[in-house]
Amino acid sequence: MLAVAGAALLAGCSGNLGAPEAVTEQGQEFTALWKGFLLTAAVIGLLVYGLILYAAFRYRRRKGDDPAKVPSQFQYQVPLEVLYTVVPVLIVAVLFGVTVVAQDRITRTSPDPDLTVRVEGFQWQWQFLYVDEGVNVAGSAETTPELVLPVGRDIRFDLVSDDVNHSFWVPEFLEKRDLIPGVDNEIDITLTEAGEWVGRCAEYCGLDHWKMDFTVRAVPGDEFDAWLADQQAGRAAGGGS
Ligand SMILES: [Cu+2]
Repeated sequence: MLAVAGAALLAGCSGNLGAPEAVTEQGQEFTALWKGFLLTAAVIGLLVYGLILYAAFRYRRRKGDDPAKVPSQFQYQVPLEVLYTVVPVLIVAVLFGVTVVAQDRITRTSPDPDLTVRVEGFQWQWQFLYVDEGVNVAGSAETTPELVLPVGRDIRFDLVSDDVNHSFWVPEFLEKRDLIPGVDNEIDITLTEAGEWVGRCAEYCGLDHWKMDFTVRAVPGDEFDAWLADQQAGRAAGGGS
């Protein structure tokens, strides 16, 4: 059983132990934290189950044992009790410490992001405003909006809502943040690879909550600049977007 658990553990080390493949620097921080927690838990779990099984088999009642006889009984093994109190406290303290460090890195916002996108959730779609560039991409009841983003730049999302609570969630970012009327939530991400992913509203926000899907398309910086110029030209020509 231990061999099977060990093999599963090793197989898991090469993957993300159940988490999606992170596509942002912040998501990779989270993946590292997640792996550290899970591996710590697995090692402790194997140790505990191992000791339980060892004690159960080693001290089981054997044929011919006197049923009235019990193993030697003792109390107050102080060094042992101190050990099994101090060690878990230390483990929790270390896990707490690495969590604080990871959370600080993941939620850190740049004083001067390369790109700011105002993400507005509404019943029931999304609107993405590229603040400094004046480009607006909005979804509707019939259309799913596409959030185009550059790889390798610091991107700020200002998360706002005018109606009810929504939640901005792209599983591959490994971050999810609520949009709450009257609250200025923001997250920064830096994409590490190009690709296309589906984002969703992760806060039940009414009848058509399920329609609040959007697409994220991450492209190299020059391709992004070209896309942006196209959007701006389209607007200037009255095409709109
Ligand atoms: Cu919503």
